[in-house]
Amino acid sequence: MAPLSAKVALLGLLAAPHVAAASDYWSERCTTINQRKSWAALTDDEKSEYIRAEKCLMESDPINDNDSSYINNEYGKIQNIWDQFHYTHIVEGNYIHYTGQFLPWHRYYVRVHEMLLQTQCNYTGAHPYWDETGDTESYQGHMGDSPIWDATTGFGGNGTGTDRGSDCVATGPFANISLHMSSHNKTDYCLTRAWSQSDLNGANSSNVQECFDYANYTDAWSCYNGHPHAAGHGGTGGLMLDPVDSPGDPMFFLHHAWLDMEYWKWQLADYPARLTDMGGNNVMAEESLEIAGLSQVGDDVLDYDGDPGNTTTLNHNLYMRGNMAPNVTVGDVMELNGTVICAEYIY
Ligand SMILES: *[C@@H]1O[C@H](CO)[C@@H](O)[C@H](O)[C@H]1NC(C)=O
Ligand SMILES: *[C@@H]1O[C@H](CO)[C@@H](O)[C@H](O)[C@H]1NC(C)=O
Ligand SMILES: *[C@@H]1O[C@H](CO)[C@@H](O)[C@H](O)[C@H]1NC(C)=O
Ligand SMILES: *[C@@H]1O[C@H](CO)[C@@H](O)[C@H](O)[C@H]1NC(C)=O
Ligand SMILES: *[C@@H]1O[C@H](CO)[C@@H](O)[C@H](O)[C@H]1NC(C)=O
Ligand SMILES: *[C@@H]1O[C@H](CO)[C@@H](O)[C@H](O)[C@H]1NC(C)=O
Ligand SMILES: *[C@@H]1O[C@H](CO)[C@@H](O)[C@H](O)[C@H]1NC(C)=O
Ligand SMILES: *[C@@H]1O[C@H](CO)[C@@H](O)[C@H](O)[C@H]1NC(C)=O
Ligand SMILES: *[C@@H]1O[C@H](CO)[C@@H](O)[C@H](O)[C@H]1NC(C)=O
Ligand SMILES: *[C@@H]1O[C@H](CO)[C@@H](O)[C@H](O)[C@H]1NC(C)=O
Ligand SMILES: [Cu+2]
Repeated sequence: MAPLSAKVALLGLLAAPHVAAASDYWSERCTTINQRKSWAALTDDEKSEYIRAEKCLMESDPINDNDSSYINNEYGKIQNIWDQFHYTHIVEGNYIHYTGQFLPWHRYYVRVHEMLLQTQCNYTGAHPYWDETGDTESYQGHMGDSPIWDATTGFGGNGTGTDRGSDCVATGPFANISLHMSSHNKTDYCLTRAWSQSDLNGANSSNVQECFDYANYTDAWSCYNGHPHAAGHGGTGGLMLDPVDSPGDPMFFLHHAWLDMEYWKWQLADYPARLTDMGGNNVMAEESLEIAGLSQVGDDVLDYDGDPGNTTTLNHNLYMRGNMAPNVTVGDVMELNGTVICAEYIY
């Protein structure tokens, strides 16, 4: 086994060329900072433009990787860009949850989603977010009245359809879509939802404040991973409750953009010190595996990637499968308004 210093040096040498390439890639795609707004603050035209572009991803041929073992993989057949996003999250599921890279990885995932909407589907806006805390206050006890679920200008409603199985979404632009990627079943399936007001309430202001009050990343990320993260997943229910298959619901991306905004607010509260505060474990704890319903991965995770041990550092590799976007490091995404993420949140 090579001594640690040799391993670190080797990683440094290997990292240099693709890091440079990634930085060119992202600077070309960051001509203006994306101003990310709450869904509720968008005009009807902006809303329909986003939905149009999202549906376009679902109809666009996969990009950058036509390798047959990637296209025909163990979770189904990749038929469009939407499936590529879905696949990446499923196959990376054991690495990116309940670990230190949880917040940075999902930050990058949302950014790649925003970027491909823009570059592949001519989307003219920025990535919207779901103001979950606001919804718990404005629609207490009747979350379905939020404009985000509107059948005409939003994401459609609760799962009420029965013709293709129970809890299929039957209203709005994503009614009747067929999803192709699943960690359970290779058969195409419908988008399901089963709203839960009590789960959504986990995004309430006191729960978010509790996370905001932590003084270091190690404490803060695991708090954000708790109630605030669970809120959008459980509140939406259905497919969103699945730890790895959940990005099949377009709401996933608005939920994670919101969580990312809360993380950025936390970073700004001690800026710029929190641009370099990273930590957390690279291998999930046993109890986390149980909670998440995930399976253990091998010791290879300890070399995954750029980190010599079980603690996540700024050097950690963020990976989108199928060459959807270049590898970057956690350090590259720490500054929300830097070249890679290229965003700010309006709140
Ligand atoms: C994959 O893409 C490459 C480059 O565009 C092309 O040359 C090749 O024929 C494609 N292979 C398949 C199986 O479509
Ligand atoms: C994006 O716009 C370009 C230029 O107008 C056009 O050629 C292309 O077909 C559009 N792409 C999509 C997916 O609409
Ligand atoms: C969904 O499909 C059903 C049955 O095929 C059809 O009756 C319904 O109108 C469709 N709904 C939408 C919103 O397209
Ligand atoms: C896969 O899903 C289909 C459609 O929902 C269902 O009929 C079938 O029983 C499922 N198969 C397994 C093995 O779960
Ligand atoms: C949403 O659908 C789920 C599953 O069918 C159901 O249990 C729940 O009561 C519904 N909620 C509302 C507000 O309609
Ligand atoms: C938020 O939810 C928690 C339970 O998760 C509860 O203890 C707390 O009282 C709630 N806060 C508000 C402001 O509703
Ligand atoms: C984070 O802060 C807690 C106190 O809340 C402390 O116990 C812990 O050692 C700190 N972790 C790091 C990595 O600094
Ligand atoms: C990594 O860290 C987690 C959380 O602290 C711990 O439960 C797990 O045992 C560690 N795994 C290894 C292989 O060190
Ligand atoms: C991206 O990272 C993955 C995981 O470490 C690695 O297998 C892959 O070769 C990397 N891609 C590039 C282009 O460096
Ligand atoms: C990013 O935003 C912060 C806070 O508004 C600001 O201080 C910083 O200069 C910005 N960084 C860049 C690269 O524009
Ligand atoms: Cu996830």
